[in-house]
Amino acid sequence: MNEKGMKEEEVLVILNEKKRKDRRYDRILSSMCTYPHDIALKAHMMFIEANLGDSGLFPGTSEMEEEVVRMTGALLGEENACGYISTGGTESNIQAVRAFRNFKMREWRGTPREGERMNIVVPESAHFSFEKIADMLCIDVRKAQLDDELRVDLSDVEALIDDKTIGLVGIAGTTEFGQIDPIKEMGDIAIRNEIFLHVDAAFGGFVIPFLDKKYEFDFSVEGVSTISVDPHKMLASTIPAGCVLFRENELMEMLSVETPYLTTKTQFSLTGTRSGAAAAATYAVMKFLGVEGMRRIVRKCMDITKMLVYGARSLGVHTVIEPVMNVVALDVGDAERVSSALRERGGWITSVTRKPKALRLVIMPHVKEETVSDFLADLKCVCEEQC
Ligand code: 0PR
Repeated sequence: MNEKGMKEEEVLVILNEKKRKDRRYDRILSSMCTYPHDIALKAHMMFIEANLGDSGLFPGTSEMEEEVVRMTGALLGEENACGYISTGGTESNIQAVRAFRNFKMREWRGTPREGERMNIVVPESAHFSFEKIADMLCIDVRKAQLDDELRVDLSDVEALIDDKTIGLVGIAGTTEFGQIDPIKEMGDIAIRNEIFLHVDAAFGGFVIPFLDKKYEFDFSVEGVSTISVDPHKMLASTIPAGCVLFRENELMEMLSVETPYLTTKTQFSLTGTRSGAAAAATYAVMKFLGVEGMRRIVRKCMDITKMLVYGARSLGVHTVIEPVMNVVALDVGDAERVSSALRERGGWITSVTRKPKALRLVIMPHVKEETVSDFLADLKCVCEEQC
């Protein structure tokens, strides 16, 4: 730290220099985040000092958090769901599995299984947050294979379950391909085996309810116990805003920690101090857009996704799966080479999927028709060079 403070203008000059180094989202096709909505920005600034870690000091902010949980629960099939605003999908996934673990630890007490290593079964397509979960919670994370459409293979899920399995994870909107696992069938398996089912809808939770096609992926499926859904992705709230939902309060209670000297006596969240600003931003976007506004945004992203897919196909480039949502994986041959050639040629930031290797594009609200036209022109050149 410098001994003497700098002038405000001097600090601002440095900040501007740093800001110039950061990329704008305009040519970023790899991100599940986007520019926050204007109303989110305003709300964020208004509640910038609010700390939900000591929510009794900020009852207004706390009311907004409760309302976000209620609205999100209602959107995802259970208006009486409980939960809280987390820092994102990673924390939400950790917390859901931690609640499963604590619940089963209590259930197994005094049984021959007590003290044995527990496991969960996740699809091979699971986000890398599950690696952190295995490490932090000291449980085994078993990976089930995928079928040809890159959904989890149900027979492999069943084969991996044993008497130490505490829960399953299904993904509604996989990070790499935007695919939706067969949640209904997974719910049946969970019920039959008396284990929990967590749905990772970090990305898809604010997409799928607004698609024309209907999917059973949320609390409307009986066996679903918990859901992760991120306002800082498709809802265009500010970062950090995730949401973890529990169908039953009893399960969330497994996370309860006493906070004796705070204004509230217990806490469920993983972090202590928590952004009230992101909660206010999420509340504001939900109120401002309503279901109609979100449907409009998702429809627009899907139209642009179709435009991209159509354009790519006319270049002879096909998709790995028929896109379910605004995530597209293009079979371009050497995806790493194409990805870096696109970066060099037009400053496009794309990513490459693990298995199968493909060029991955996420059509977030900052991706416009013109963006896709320009991208397709560069893709054409890059593909021709390759041929
Ligand atoms: N679950 C799923 C299905 C996800 O796609 C992600 C993140 C998470 C959980 C974890 O969420 P948090 O990152 O909020 O903890 N998916 C993106 C990814 O890792 C996140 C992302 C966003 C990556 C913007 C890059 C980026 O520029 O690919």
